Amino acid sequence: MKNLLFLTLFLLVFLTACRKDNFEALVTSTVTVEAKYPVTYGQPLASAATITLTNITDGSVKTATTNATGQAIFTEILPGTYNITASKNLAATEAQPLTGINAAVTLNASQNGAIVVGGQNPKFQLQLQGGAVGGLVIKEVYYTGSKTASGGTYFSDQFVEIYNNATDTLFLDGLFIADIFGNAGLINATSLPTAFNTDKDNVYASSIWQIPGTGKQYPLAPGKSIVIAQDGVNHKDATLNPNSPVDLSKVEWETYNERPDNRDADAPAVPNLIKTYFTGGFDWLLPVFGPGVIIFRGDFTKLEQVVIPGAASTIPPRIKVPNTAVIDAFEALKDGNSVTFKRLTTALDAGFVFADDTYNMQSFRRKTSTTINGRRVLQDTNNSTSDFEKIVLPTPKGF
Ligand SMILES: [Ca+2]
Ligand SMILES: [Ca+2]
Repeated sequence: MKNLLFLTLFLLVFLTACRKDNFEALVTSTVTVEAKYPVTYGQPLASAATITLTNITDGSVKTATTNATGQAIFTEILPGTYNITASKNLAATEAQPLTGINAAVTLNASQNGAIVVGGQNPKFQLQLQGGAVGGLVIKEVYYTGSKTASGGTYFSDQFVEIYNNATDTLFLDGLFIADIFGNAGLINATSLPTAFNTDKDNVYASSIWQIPGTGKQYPLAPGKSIVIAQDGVNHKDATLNPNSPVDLSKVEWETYNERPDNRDADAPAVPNLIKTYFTGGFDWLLPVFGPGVIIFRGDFTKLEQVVIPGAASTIPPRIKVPNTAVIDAFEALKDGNSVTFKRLTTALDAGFVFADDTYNMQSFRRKTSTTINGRRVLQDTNNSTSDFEKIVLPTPKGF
């Protein structure tokens, strides 16, 4: 009687189970999830990433960690539909060899509606993504200019190059570029350092230009750059200066200073930056003795206009840009003895570079810190002295 009762109970449980899930559905699967790093990273597969597998029918969650080959293995997974997530936190020291940049990053990925069919052993690949590590940097500044065959001075061939030093595509839309007010050194006997340099929290821009766009119109891929020319023409042309080291007729942007007398020509093939604020003469001439240059973001209409201390009322004010808005900075001074003339605060740029002379075609290019998957990661320690090298001729778009 006891045995019969047991058998009856057993059959009852067995039949209930059969009704609930047919025999076929009980066949489980082994599910492999592979976590991949972003394509710009130094390694393809992410180990020690956390993977979750959520059954969308009953909400049950299984968690596993990827192994040395970037794979997490889930055994005895019931057929059904699953949402999969992958996440990986990299501390700065872990990120450095992967991204080239010493900054922490959080990576995530998800795949919803992944279907597991009983008895099959599917493999899912998740491509991790995260915020861009790194940012836009000033890659090269060619400000010295060149000499003509007759010994004249030529400065229209100046340019600034901006480089995407990040792991992801960045958008240039709305980016400002500016030169900073102040003498580069003892240009003449009465030259003084800028009186603004007592303000350690702001820099004071003389002229400001802006890249147009509504937000996503001007993407710049990792490891790529744009050149902003004073004039977007071939400066080696016979009518200009055959001694100039650069052809800037195919660059991305130029600074066109529209004037009634047409002293600055508009190169039709090279788009113009927006002239946001201008205190220069005929064109955006960077000081050939050494400029301070910044790139920054913000709302120009909210920036304060400040009269230069001691300046005549006819001199236009300068634009006060908070250090916090500055993305990157570069400073060149007249010579090695000009440190008291620094215009950029130590927080933005702890050092400066200097050329051997004016109009000698020397250029200043940011050093390469490392190369990852063919992508150069440029050195950025916020110190132009150590981050830039003096080169004998400019190298727009090159190294
Ligand atoms: Ca121009
Ligand atoms: Ca143009």
